Amino acid sequence: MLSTVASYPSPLTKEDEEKARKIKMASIIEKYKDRVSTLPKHTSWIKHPLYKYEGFWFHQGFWFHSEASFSVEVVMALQEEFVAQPTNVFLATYPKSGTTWLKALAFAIANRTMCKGSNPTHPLLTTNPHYCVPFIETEPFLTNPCYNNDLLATHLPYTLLPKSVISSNCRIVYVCRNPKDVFISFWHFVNKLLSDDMSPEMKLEDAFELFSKGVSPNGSCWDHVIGYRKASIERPDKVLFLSYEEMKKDPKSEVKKLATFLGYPFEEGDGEIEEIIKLCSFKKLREVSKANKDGHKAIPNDAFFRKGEVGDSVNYLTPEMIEVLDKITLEKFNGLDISF
Ligand code: PAP
Repeated sequence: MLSTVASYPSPLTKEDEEKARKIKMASIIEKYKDRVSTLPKHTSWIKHPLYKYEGFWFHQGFWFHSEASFSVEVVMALQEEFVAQPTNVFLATYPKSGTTWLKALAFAIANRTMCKGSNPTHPLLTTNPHYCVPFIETEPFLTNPCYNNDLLATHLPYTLLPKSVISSNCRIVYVCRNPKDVFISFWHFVNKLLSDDMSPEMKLEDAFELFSKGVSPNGSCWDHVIGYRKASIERPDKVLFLSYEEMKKDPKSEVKKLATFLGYPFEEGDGEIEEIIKLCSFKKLREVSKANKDGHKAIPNDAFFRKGEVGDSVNYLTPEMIEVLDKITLEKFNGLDISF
């Protein structure tokens, strides 16, 4: 049984949360600063450099609209301090692969009685799914030491997960997406943040150079997918591997799979599955995000809902860029039964 509703909304006020987060983050940055200074460094998508840690690239903790999560110091701290509970279910993704959608679906499934009769008070009708399922890199770890929410999310690569996630046999759901679409989605996202910050936009060619070399926050998109894909082959009962493309093509079948894995199999014919798909659709979630001005401090709500389509990258990439990315995908995913 998942206990997502028990800790929703957070017991802390927003002010308390922000204060706790800042104090915890400052102490983490201080604790690991010497270790970080020894890591290989690279210029990044934004003005702050990336550091290579255990094969993947991360930003150093810096303050962005009073946020400093998803940093290499937080990864180190999570590895040392985070204790997963056997009941935890991790929703894992490389950024821009369908995180928001997966969070919405898993939350709606785990709290499905709320969905009945298109309940107008359902949290997903007023709240960005990111607030319904917290990232371990941010909220629960930084502000709530109990993190008593069974559904948790992460962008961490499989090999960097805190050891207790594996030793406690936690279930993991991973969603992968065609790296070309991930790249274009991420490029748009970064440029949105840069323009909101009055900084110059990042050129597509410069972003492509970094992404194709695997120099992006959370490391190489391909290596990220490979880690979870291999884990899903080795431990299929514990790691469910889904793809954004399949979820778009056949949402009913993929959502059924997800619900069964989470321990909430659907009964045929009661319309519940259709209600959940509709509630978590791009159109619905975007509509809610537009109406809800009480967004994230650092990232506006609507930044998570751009087009929500498969294959939009062809509208931006040159044929040469497509060839390079397709070649990497083919080589890296060889033998792993991943196709888009
Ligand atoms: P995150 O890692 O920053 O949380 P994530 O949610 O993984 O981002 O990815 C955002 C992408 O998912 C966007 O894709 P696009 O840029 O190609 O449009 C966003 O539009 C898309 N997205 C968000 N919600 C949904 C949804 N309900 N259905 C389909 N796609 C969605």
